Amino acid sequence: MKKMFLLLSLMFLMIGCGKDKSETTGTKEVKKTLTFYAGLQEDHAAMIAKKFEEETGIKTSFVRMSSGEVLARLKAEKNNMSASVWYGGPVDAFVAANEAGLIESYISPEAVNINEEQKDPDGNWTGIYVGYLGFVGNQKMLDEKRLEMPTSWADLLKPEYKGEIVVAHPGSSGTAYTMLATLVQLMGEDEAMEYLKKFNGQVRQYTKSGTAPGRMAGQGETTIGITFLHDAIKYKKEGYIDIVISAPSEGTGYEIGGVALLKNGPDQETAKQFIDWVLTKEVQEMGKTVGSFQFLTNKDAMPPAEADPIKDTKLIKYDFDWAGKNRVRLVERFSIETSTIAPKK
Ligand code: S7P
Repeated sequence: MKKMFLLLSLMFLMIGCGKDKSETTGTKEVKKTLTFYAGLQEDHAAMIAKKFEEETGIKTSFVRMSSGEVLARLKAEKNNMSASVWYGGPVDAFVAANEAGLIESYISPEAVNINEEQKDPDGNWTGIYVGYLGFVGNQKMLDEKRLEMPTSWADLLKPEYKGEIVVAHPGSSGTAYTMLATLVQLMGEDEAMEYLKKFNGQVRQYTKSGTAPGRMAGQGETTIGITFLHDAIKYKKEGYIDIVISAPSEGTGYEIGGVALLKNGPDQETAKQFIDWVLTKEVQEMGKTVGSFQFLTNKDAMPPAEADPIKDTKLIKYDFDWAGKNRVRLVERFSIETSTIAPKK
């Protein structure tokens, strides 16, 4: 009898301890899990998944994909979502996803701490960081080829850069779509397409992801790349010392990296818990521990010192809502005008 009592007490204690890790539905105990689609760097996503799991006991997994890939996957999974959160990547793709009915509006209580212009008032996305688009070069290769680092969009069309530039394809990459939407906003659509047709003749390779050109410049696989500048800073800090950066003098576009709740994703309450958590100052500041040097959207968060040299970059007035709503059409026009398709790898 005494043994039985002890056993029962132990069982109640175990259920109590596991309270935030599982739910009891009827007689069955259901373990909470979370899957998110990550649009940011793999190491950043892995660190966040690990910390969230450690803090909550909720088994957390993620799949890293470029923005265009996430969009395609969400469309394919519309009636059977396997993830419940989209975490990271430029928000124009989130706007496009919302247009396609793939986002569930959620205004986190933590959103009060996010800068006004860095969140959607309807809760379809909330900003987690801000990154500036620019040029990355390999100084050693530039010297060998007696080339100057380009400092304007116009420079990229100069004959000496022919075959020296690597950029991602806007069909797959959020970074490259930021470039496309930037040029359209700077020049007007027809002029931007004329520019891009000429630019296409300068490009050595279109990559799938927007982070690849920075790494390739660091590794001496391309003289020049187009990427978010914080990624180039990351690679330089990781040891690719020949990396140099510049920003176009006409002005450049930028991203707000977002987080959003996916419509019909599993366990929406756990997903909301994750969203609340990633918006906090503490979690935003964790990015720099894995070399993510974007500016941050939480009013109380300290931007990484590594981003300081680019803080005065000349930015255009980027319209995220317009960019998102025109994404499908502009990518299609870009692909037709340049006769290119997004690479699979
Ligand atoms: O995490 C770094 C970062 O630059 O990666 C994202 C970037 O757009 C890469 O994704 P794509 O492959 O879709 O281009 C940015 O959101 C983020 O700042």
